[in-house]
Amino acid sequence: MKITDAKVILTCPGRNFVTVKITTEDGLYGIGDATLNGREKSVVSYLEDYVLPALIGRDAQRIEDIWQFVYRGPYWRRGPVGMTALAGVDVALWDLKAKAANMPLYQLLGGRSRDRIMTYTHANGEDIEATLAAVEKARKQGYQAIRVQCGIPGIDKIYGVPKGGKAYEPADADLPSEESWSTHKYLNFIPRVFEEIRREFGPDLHLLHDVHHRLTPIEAARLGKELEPYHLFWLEDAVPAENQDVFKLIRQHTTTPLAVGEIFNSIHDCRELIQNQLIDYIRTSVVHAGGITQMRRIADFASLWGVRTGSHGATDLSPVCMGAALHFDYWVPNFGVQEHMPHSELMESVFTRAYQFEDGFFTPGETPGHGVDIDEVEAAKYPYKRASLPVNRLEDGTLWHW
Ligand code: CS2
Ligand code: MG
Repeated sequence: MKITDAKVILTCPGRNFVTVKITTEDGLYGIGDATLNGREKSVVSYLEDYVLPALIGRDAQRIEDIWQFVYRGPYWRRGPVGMTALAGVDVALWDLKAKAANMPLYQLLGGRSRDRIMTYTHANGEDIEATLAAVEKARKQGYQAIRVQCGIPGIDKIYGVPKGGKAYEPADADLPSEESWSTHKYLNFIPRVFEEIRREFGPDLHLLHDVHHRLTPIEAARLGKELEPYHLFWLEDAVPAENQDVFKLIRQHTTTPLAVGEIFNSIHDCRELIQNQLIDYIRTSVVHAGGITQMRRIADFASLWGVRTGSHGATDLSPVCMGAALHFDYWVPNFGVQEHMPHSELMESVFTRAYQFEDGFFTPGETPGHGVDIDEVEAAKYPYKRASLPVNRLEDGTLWHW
């Protein structure tokens, strides 16, 4: 299966998506997501200028050898741009191999470990009342797991809570917009949000919350402790994860489960947190952590310490990523949950997909490959439009974690 063509499709149907398409001499092709929110063009250049030309003539069946070639070849290993580019190639090759074998991708991984895949969606509200309504709406759609984000009195523009009930799209401006933050106001308010939700909906709903890297370790310890009565499914990205030792302090103070890893791109980013049992869920995704090939390694390593998967699934991870992720989720023994921020109709208009949602769960479909395809004619209608993620400042103007 000699590779005869390898290209990038950059499109912006409501938001930017980067798709790798690899075609072999017998006309078979596979596609992979290589979208890096706010840095899409960097990945396009990495692919077009350095990676894809070197794939022509190689055997598409040699997924592992190509993975090692693209990972070790540049000399400069790891990093979000290179690993997202590698992920696009890797998923395209897995898609190709499964199509050549005429079987759904999950069968190549070892068959399914479950009947359906639990997913969680986002419920956001500008105040507690609106948040309760958003939780109720998600519950009525069948979700058994719901991520809750609420506006904080006294903070104008906060992560994860769009104004006026709009759908949440983080890359909201050509150049970075600015958000404001007060840990004091946040910490004094958030426990009440979950108290109200548990009072309204009872103990069985899986509740998740994303701190989005904004606390110090002792603040995260306090929040985890104060949320214990509400039995969260997980508290996500409580602190930045460059220095992973700091999670030891959080762990000393709270049994609230911790989830980290959506911005990780290598198994080496995950190792200390997993082997020191500092987290409970690993959030790496097939699009940012080097594709299926590395995600399998991460999941198997995590299983040694009882850590489960909880892959990232925001709208800036394309339907191609979601398709591949669901085949991975169908197989992976230590599955936890799959995030799903529904793509808009416009975003979905350039893709076709086999995966199905029903009552809070997904199934990936039985189509050979990962079951997602891209309509290049439709995609060409939506030219790239630069969009940047916000930055975040404390009320005194200090640049803080977004
Ligand atoms: C968030 C993301 O879904 C999540 O857990 O952290 O929405 C994140 O903000 C975006 O993917 C950034 O592009
Ligand atoms: Mg997150």
